[in-house]
Amino acid sequence: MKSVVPFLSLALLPAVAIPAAAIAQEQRSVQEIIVVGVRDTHTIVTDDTLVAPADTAQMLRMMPGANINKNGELTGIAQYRGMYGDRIKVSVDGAQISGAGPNSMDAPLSYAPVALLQSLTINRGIAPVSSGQETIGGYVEAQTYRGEFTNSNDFTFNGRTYLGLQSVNEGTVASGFFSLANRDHIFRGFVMNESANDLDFPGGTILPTEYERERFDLGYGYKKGAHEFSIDVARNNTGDAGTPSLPMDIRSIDSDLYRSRYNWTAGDYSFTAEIFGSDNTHWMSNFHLRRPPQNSTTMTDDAMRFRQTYAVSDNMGFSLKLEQFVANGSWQYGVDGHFTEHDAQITNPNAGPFYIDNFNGTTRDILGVFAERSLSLSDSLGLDAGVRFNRVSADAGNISANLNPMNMMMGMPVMMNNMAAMLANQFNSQDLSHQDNNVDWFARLSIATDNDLTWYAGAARKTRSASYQERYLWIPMEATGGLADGKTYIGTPDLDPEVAHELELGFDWEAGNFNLYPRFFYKEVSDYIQGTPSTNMAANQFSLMMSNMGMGLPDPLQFTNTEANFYGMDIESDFEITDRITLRAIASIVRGERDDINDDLYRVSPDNLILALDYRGNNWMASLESINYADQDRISVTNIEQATDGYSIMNLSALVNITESAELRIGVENMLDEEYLDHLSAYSRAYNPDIPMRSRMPGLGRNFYSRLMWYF
Ligand SMILES: [Cu+2]
Repeated sequence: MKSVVPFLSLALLPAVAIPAAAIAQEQRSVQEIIVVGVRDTHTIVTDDTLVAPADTAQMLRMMPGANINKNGELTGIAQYRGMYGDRIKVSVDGAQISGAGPNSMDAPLSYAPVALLQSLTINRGIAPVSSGQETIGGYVEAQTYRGEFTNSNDFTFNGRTYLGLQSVNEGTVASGFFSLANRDHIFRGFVMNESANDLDFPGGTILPTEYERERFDLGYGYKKGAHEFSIDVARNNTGDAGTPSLPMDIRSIDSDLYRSRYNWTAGDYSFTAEIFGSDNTHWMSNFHLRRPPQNSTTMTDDAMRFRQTYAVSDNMGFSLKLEQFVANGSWQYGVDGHFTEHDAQITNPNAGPFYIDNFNGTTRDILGVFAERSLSLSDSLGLDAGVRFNRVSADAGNISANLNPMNMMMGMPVMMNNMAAMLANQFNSQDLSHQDNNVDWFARLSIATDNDLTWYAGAARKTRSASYQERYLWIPMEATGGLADGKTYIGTPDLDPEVAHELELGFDWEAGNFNLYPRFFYKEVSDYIQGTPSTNMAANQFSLMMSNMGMGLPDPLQFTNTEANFYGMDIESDFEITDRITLRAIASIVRGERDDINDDLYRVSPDNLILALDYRGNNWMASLESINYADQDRISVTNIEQATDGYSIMNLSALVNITESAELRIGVENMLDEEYLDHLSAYSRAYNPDIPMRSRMPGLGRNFYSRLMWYF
């Protein structure tokens, strides 16, 4: 049975993107009437796609409007239409994960490794309010492998092994998924081990980019009549992993994750309850993978600049959803919550008494409630609309620091310690607890003008409250959710929520041998949270002293409410040239600008175009891709951003079905070993003889890779 899977999915090509909505519709109850709508999601099914890297977020590069901010090999931060980080809602099997790392070293998608991933879906454009609490920048959903119930009472044992190799960093991944299932019960398990050395690029080696990660999953599912229940637990252990675009590297990320789901479907109603959580602990340092601080006038000075951070996050959430199918569509009502706590402390292994409370007991809790309607206005007119209310509460505990571990009587440590004490006093004496009441709404109208063409228009208001870093970073640091611009920042506890108003227009043109899905968008964000030059004298002076010691740049930024706008377009399309050959094209264009001053926004994806030719043989297929990035010279002066030149690289991959149940894929990325700079990978921050300090990070060199999947 299992062996059919790869062949079946092949038959769906060129639908490398399968409309997830269509699949969902098949699974829903029969009485639901189908509301006219456009294709509003783009899904990559792992079985159908060859992915070399270990980082699931890399797949976003192949999706319209999406990209990845990369600070290391396992740390991909989702970007969509110019927004990224906390502005993009990411769900992993319905769970939200707020990682331990204050620089998003364990960004949410890092909790769905490629070897475990079943599919990655991006919501194109305006996300429904039912998809998540804060979807100001978009919504990404990762589904991991879960196995399937069978049609018999007898238990059968099934599984999949997934082995991967790549040459650019001698990376390997070995994993196995196992399930024991009958028609009512399924027990599942997954183990994975992956590791790699430092990456090659045409000019040398990128230091440090090695990584090692292990993952263990156990789960149980039950299905009987109208009831479905599941519970899953997972452990993620990331070991040494380099993040050269950040000031430190990962020593460990140890996470325990759980999720449970119950669904009851009867008649016209479907009720779903979900609960999830994670407990994450993380160590990082500036000396164990990269060259430790040196070149000071004395060895003591060098030793004083060693830093390590211990960071933890604790989070849990729930959602309750009721869907009601009515004559002309459906209603959906829901309540959801997500409660997070973060702590981080910086120490120096060479000076025991030295410490800085980076974050202490910072909490961010959201409670949301929404109603959504999917409505058929006529045979050719469909409407989706919804409204959501979120209450976001944030708080933080008092902080302190000791920057004079040797108890000196005078000199730099004394001055720095006094300055830190002054900043701590400023922070602790403020009212740190804040509450926002945020209202979101959206409406999407689809008009089918004939069998081939459906027009689409959408409008939305979306909000996001400040992150814990944006509020509670009290001393100039680079702990910014992975911005990696090299600037130090301080927070503002009473930041107002960002409010975005968005318009989107487009159409779906599906005419037999070609499909075309363009979307144009304009988004205006008031109170957009962005670093602006700090006017806090103590912070500025502290930052200057630090930089004189060779630690960071002077002139810190402070997270502030500003104004911004985003606009652009993205297109996905495919053309069937012959029965066997399909041409695919994906184009993404976005502009992000400040409205209050004349500046562009930082780390916005360059315009890019992907062209791919797919050839389907009898039991093999091949794909030739051309990836083209334009210059990015619309850069942020505020964030001292450096421009990058455009580039083109060629990729080639092929798949062979060795037997009915085994499939081999091989490929080469950057076939011509092109040397280029990757705008979204920021700057090298670790000593590297091949890359000057704080210069742009190069793209990867030629990479041969393969993947063997065996179903049993
Ligand atoms: Cu970290």
